[in-house]
Amino acid sequence: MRKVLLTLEIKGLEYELDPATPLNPPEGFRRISPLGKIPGYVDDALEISDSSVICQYLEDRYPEPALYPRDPALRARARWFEEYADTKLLEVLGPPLFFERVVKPRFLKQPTDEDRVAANIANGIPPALDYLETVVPETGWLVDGTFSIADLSIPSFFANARMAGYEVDAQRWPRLAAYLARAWAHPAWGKRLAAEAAMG
Ligand SMILES: N[C@@H](CCC(=O)N[C@@H](CS)C(=O)NCC(=O)O)C(=O)O
Repeated sequence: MRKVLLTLEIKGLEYELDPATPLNPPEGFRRISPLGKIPGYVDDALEISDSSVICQYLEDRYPEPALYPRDPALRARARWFEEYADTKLLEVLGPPLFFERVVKPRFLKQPTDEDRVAANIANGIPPALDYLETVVPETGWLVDGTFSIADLSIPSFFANARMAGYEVDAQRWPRLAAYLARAWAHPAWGKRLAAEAAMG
């Protein structure tokens, strides 16, 4: 979702945001998103869902500025980071962290299962961060040093983790912590996070 907004903003495209949540989907949402998941996207040409599919479409239709490398191998590498985020980071930063600490208390009026959160912080999250620590560069961006979709995708999940009160330990994962700080200081990220903060 945030990845799509960042892509639209970086490409300078006008958009309107329908503040739908999976709990109160708007009329006809299943037509746009048959899985019932957010985000869905509508323009003059199509109705489509899934953030990776939407971002790829935006890249194909509005190639500049590019968010996917031209070189096939580097392009695959960028997509791999999207996939890693959507699979592994969702698994460890989604249900057992963001859902527990943010969605349950704020939207479902249910208490956080802090035992589940603590077990996940101790055992679930570290292997994913260990992997990322081996692939993030000391300077610059994830794929070939150039800012790309990978730098929207991976930091998005950590922005949610931060909303859930989880910060990457800079002692244990110094490269990753520095990389995330660098990403969030990127102008596009700065604008997006400020807009989110203003929405409360
Ligand atoms: N891979 C999908 C995942 C979308 C997703 O899981 N969306 C969540 C909210 S961020 C959702 O709508 N969950 C409701 C549900 O699973 O029913 C994407 O990146 O668009």
